[in-house]
Amino acid sequence: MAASLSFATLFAAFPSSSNPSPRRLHSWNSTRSAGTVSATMNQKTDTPSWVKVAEGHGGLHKVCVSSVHGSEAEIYLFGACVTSWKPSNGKDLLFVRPDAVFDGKKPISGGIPHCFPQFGPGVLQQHGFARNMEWSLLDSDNNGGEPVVTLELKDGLYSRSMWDFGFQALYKVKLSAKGLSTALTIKNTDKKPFSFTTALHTYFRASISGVSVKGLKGCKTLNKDPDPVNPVESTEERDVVTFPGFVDCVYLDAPDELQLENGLGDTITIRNTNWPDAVLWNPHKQMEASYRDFVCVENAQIGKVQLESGKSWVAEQHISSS
Ligand code: TA6
Repeated sequence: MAASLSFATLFAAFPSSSNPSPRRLHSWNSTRSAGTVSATMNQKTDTPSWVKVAEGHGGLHKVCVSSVHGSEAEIYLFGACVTSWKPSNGKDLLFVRPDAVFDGKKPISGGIPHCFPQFGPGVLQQHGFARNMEWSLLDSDNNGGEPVVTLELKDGLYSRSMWDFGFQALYKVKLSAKGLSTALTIKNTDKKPFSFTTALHTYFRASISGVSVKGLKGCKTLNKDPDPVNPVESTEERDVVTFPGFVDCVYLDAPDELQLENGLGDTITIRNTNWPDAVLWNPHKQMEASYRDFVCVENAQIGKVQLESGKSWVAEQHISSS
């Protein structure tokens, strides 16, 4: 049976130079012990086993979910960044770069960072500000032992200083035995229209010499190597894309399913609804310490979405392993 929690709001202010709004942790009855904030369903101590808010690296809050199947995931409220996804076999299929910082100022480099309201390059900071702001945990549900959490981001002084629009972003994350699904909803809460681009910049754990991506043959490509501002247009001719060197390429009108072999023995299926484009990135020698260990396969919306007042845009990503 699905059990919903309705959350009281807990405000916790932390200093942050880049995100001056207070860290708003929508929570329920919250108790802190040994660095952990436990979710309780009511005044008693009956902690649901499927969702916990804990203190992560740098004292940032992370939402930890686990399913009846034994799968697990972690989502930092800073950036609504899924930093860990372990299907039931316990292998973490996401990758966080060794140079990632968890200081609540810079975006977390790894997992599934958001690019919103700009993929880039463009007038805003690279990949936009959503990955650089504190999201709120709005809701949690347990659908037959498979947890679902919803995070929310709204405009505030920080976002308005760069992009003067009212918006609400909702990010629903569902965990099943073998999969992790996300639904991103962008709502225009302003009186005037706005446009945006966006992406889920997913870092998959990999052994780069064994990585391949299938499904992109025939797509129009915008190759950002060597100049990201003036990408070279072409068409992907390969059935299987590999990563022998630096890769930074946008694929327009990509299919709704890609297959990733991560070189570590896992086949990961990446399905989507309404993410029209894809991006492949591996920095090769630009990141000598880590490039062998990950590949970014990103669902993206490269063309601008024009959103009228009161309207919403929704896109889903489903990643699953076999
Ligand atoms: O998505 C690919 C890309 O835009 C590359 O052009 C490169 O700039 C990379 O992302 C940077 O990612 P990061 O996570 O370091 O912001």
